[in-house]
Amino acid sequence: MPQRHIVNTQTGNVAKGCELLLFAHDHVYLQQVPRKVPHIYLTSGNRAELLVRCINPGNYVLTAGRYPSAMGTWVNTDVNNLVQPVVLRLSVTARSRWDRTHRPWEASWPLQERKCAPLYPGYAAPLTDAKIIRANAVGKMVMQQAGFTRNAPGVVGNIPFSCSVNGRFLDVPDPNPLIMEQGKIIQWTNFTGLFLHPLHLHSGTMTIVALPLDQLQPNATWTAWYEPGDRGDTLQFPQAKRGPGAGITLRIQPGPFSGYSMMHCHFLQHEDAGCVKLVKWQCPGYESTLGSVAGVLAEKDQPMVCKNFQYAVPPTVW
Ligand SMILES: [Cu+2]
Repeated sequence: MPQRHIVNTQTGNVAKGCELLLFAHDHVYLQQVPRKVPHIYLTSGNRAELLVRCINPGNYVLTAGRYPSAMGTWVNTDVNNLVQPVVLRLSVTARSRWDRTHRPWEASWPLQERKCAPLYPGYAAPLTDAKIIRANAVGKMVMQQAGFTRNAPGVVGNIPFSCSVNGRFLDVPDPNPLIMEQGKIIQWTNFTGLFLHPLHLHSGTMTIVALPLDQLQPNATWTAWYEPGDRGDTLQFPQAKRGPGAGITLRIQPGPFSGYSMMHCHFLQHEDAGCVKLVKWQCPGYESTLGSVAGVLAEKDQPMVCKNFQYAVPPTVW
């Protein structure tokens, strides 16, 4: 039997007679599943859960390659692409009993697209405007400035195309960590640098708030791969605009645990050069500043699990 590509390496599109159905980014379910997607895109650190359905018997292969892509074209950011001739093999041995009637396969077994809404835990709640308004949680939003910036030439750790967080390399201890206050929703408004740098957050999930058309590079497009309301712990958008005015807005809802984690660029060569920032998960009433005596004491007294903790947008499963 001939070998076919699940995603056509010439066009970047899914093979005729096959469907690519996305369920989750980074192990977090979409709000409605399954979602038919025109391609796969995985940046460094990304995972995805998909099902493939093909009508025509044959041997199929999934390859990882470069361009072209269903997302259009964009300025080549000159990062390393993983090219892997075989990611997985799929063998379709026969048509199902239903399909032997030779009716169009969509008619014999129609796709139930976006028909199922999975439950979600609090730390992975979809933090859309609608959900926040319904939860009466607009007043619990905290706006925070965060983004990747190109490092200036001459600074320690400078390597071509590296990055820093809010203009700084990793500080330990960090006098000014990103504060995640329990019970709140933290919004990173217009997070910069996501056209190139994969943003990875430990101990939390980020909601994509919006993917506006004016945040695209020329000749590029948003696809069904990422939609507003999707969540992930590693986010990068190669088709996104770069330069002045560029930025994607994200939201995070901390869980009940206090302590430190970090966020960083998931390109390891950038992370190793210091593109990392400490994140402090903080119980209400234990606000502190590192470096002050009172701050150190408040740190020590902070319970591991915050008392009377409640999510701003409540979960649908515990
Ligand atoms: Cu980076």
